[in-house]
Amino acid sequence: MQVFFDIPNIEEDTTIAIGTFDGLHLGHQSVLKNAKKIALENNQKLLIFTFTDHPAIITGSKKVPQILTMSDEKVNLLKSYESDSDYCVMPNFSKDFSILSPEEFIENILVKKLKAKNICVGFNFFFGYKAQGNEQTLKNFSKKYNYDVEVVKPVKYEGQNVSSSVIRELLTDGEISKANQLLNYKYYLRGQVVRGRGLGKTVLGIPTANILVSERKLIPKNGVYCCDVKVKDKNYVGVTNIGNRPTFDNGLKSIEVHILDFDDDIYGNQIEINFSDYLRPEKKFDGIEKLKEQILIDIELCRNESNSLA
Ligand code: RBF
Ligand code: MG
Repeated sequence: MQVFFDIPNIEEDTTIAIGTFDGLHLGHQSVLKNAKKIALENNQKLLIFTFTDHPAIITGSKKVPQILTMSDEKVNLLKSYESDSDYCVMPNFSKDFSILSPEEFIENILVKKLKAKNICVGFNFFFGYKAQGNEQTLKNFSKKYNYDVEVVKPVKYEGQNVSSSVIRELLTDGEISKANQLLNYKYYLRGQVVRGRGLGKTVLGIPTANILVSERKLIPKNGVYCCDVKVKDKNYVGVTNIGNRPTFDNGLKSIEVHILDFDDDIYGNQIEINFSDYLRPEKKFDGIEKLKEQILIDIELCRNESNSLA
């Protein structure tokens, strides 16, 4: 898959799947599968058109949401799907973009530059100036610009449409397992391991890796979670705390993971925390010993859970 961070001039006819695709959840995966099928049937290249961040960050049309997938994460997920596309066009959603009318976007970008012959979108797709364009707009111009439109039905989960905003709410409420089901993968945070105060190791005897995560990324609800942790391409079991450590200092929010049976110095490394299960809220304990007792229980719970799955 070739990735462009600006708008290329594509020579071959394309099937284009367009969307914000934040999270690349089951609904998005269904759009991509459909688009892949259409591309194969018509002997066209599959092109995914998306953005590096949420368009609301520029349009100010609504409260800017924290995002589920950073642009490099989107690329990785796209590559991992069987519907692997030929091209991914992922421009910054700029002011210039936001003032294109729906017809200008269709004509100048989709048709002239990207050679759209089929356009495939999800059920709640909006585009163009003030999000005035929708599936009907795409259909209205399809004769004039000579392309076909496919609108993919929503994927339902327990009677509800799968959507990025539902997943954001689930993560904010600590409902990680349900969020994972809608994503069809484990929600993850990636970040560089930075120096904490080293208190985990010295005071508690439980070393933790503190990670720094992009400010745009949605952080799940504060609390303790079972995870798998990827370090230098190897997977480990981990137990992660997201919170302010009220037992100690109620400091800035931190994300720290204790990696089981692991003792390497990994400062400066990029690690990935894949969340499996929410265990409990973060609490203020009556002293360090009580906190330590609880963390040892958390660790054993995660160890058992991962053994039972293995
Ligand atoms: N700190 C708290 O004040 N309350 C907690 O409930 C709490 N739970 C934790 C659970 C785990 C699995 C880990 C790794 C840490 C937890 N911490 C908690 C953070 C702990 O205070 C922190 O690791 C030390 O302060 C060192 O930074
Ligand atoms: Mg630490």
